[in-house]
Amino acid sequence: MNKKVLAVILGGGQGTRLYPLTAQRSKPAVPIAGKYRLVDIPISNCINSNIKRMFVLTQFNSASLNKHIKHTYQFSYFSEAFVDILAAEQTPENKGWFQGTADAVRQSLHHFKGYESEYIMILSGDQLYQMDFNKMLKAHIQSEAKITIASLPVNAKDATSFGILKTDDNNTITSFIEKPSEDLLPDWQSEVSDNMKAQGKNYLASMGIYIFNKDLLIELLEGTDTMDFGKEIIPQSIETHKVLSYPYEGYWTDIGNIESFFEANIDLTSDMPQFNLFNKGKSVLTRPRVLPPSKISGTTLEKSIIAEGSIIHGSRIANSVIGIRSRVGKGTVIENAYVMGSNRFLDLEEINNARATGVPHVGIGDRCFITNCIIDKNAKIGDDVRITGGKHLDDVETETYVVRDGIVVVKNGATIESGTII
Ligand code: ADQ
Ligand code: ADP
Repeated sequence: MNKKVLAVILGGGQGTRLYPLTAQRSKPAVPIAGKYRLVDIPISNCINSNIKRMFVLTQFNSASLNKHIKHTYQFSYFSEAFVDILAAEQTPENKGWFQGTADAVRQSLHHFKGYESEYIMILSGDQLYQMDFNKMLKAHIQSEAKITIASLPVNAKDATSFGILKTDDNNTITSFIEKPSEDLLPDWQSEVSDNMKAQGKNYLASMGIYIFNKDLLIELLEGTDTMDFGKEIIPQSIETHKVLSYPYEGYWTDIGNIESFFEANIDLTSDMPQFNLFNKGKSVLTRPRVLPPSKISGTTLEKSIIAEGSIIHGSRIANSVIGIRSRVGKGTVIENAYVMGSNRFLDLEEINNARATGVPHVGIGDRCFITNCIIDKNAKIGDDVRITGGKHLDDVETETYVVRDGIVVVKNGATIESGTII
């Protein structure tokens, strides 16, 4: 285990951009790729990089996050490895929630100050990527930087939603601007590789992945009132300390809103997904569940992921991610959708009782048509339901679903009555 580094995973602000997936759970607990949770991505990257002491900072402490972490990341009794959740807490000094990323780390400093370490690695909880942090750490140590920021080339359209930086020939950051407006962009282009240039990616964006010398981080946070890394700490530090850019060109995507979350999941169904779940040595870890293999009957399957414990009778499933313990009834068609599955099975008696009373049970009923849709866990979709998401829909919210960027998101546990058309 690397004892020089402690990892701090920023588990999310109020999670409003992922609402309604974050209505009842904290952002790190949002299910992704049919069987994982968002927090599994940074934790897996850390474990694969041999960094095994991690704190997850979150605004509220949800039962599902606690349960997931507790049941998943159990290290040997005699190892010093751990994953600890630190939720925003009220103390006599702090009356409220974390006011920003730097404030979240400041309020949690007392929890990790005592641990042996030279460096603190700060990670975002809502990004999809597989990265070897050791290489970044090596660059940080070799260059004798005080702070290192992972960076990757982006195009002009994306540049306005990131921190954008410029470097000298030794990758030392010379200037940094957080989320520049479009009119400022021409001043912020960088020299990038020919490959990136060909893709129009002429701006170097901060990936929000930082290595800090621990002493400096403490100095920058203690007794100050800075709230944010991107807006305050980073731009201020390049004036006073050596801040290195660690160039990265692998797959990396920010999954902060419903549209990017949806696309990241559907991307996994392509022939050669950019995020590779089948990557030896870079495996994504999650809770091992004791579930039967999935059972599929009479279904045409195309480019889809079917998680374990599912029983599928639908007629066609294409470009979709079907999560654990899903049930799909006869004649149902699912295209371009992420069905998260459910937290427990109904037994036959429960299903028969539900059918006798005409109440939809957990899962998707018969003869439904579902497209451009996310169905959160434990939803009960009746028979003959049509959900046709798409850009023709305006953003709305009802008791059972929300539309964001044309994607219909059925809420956790919602009941959609038979015959409903959305
Ligand atoms: P953003 O992602 O917009 O930009 P921010 O909203 O500060 O920045 O979120 C960073 C991470 O911290 C996210 O994972 C978020 O969920 C989490 N977070 C936010 N507020 C939090 C809080 N109060 N408590 C706990 N966690 C919180 C940042 C940088 C940019 C960089 C992008 C890359 O500021 O410079 O380009 O990340 O994605
Ligand atoms: P999430 O979808 O994030 O898991 P939930 O609040 O639906 O959030 O579930 C939290 C946890 O509670 C799950 O991990 C699941 O194991 C458990 N759970 C939910 N519903 C039931 C149930 N009816 N019986 C037993 N356990 C349940």
